[in-house]
Amino acid sequence: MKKLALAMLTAVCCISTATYALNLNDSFKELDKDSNGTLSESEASEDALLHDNFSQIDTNQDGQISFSEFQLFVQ
Ligand SMILES: [Ca+2]
Repeated sequence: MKKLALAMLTAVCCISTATYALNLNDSFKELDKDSNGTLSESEASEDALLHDNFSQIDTNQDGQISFSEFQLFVQ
């Protein structure tokens, strides 16, 4: 019985991680209005948190937030 509970817990854990990753991807896509795979400063300004932290999130300072930069910031 204990084994089953652990297996279920593991499954739930994996599902929520996948859902979280999916939501992150969805949020990014929603902000990426021109679907070029990066967020420009004006796209990021749709979100107050991204707007306020833009230069901090844009770690390579190219003026665009890539998905990996976004992911690093949100995690
Ligand atoms: Ca874009």
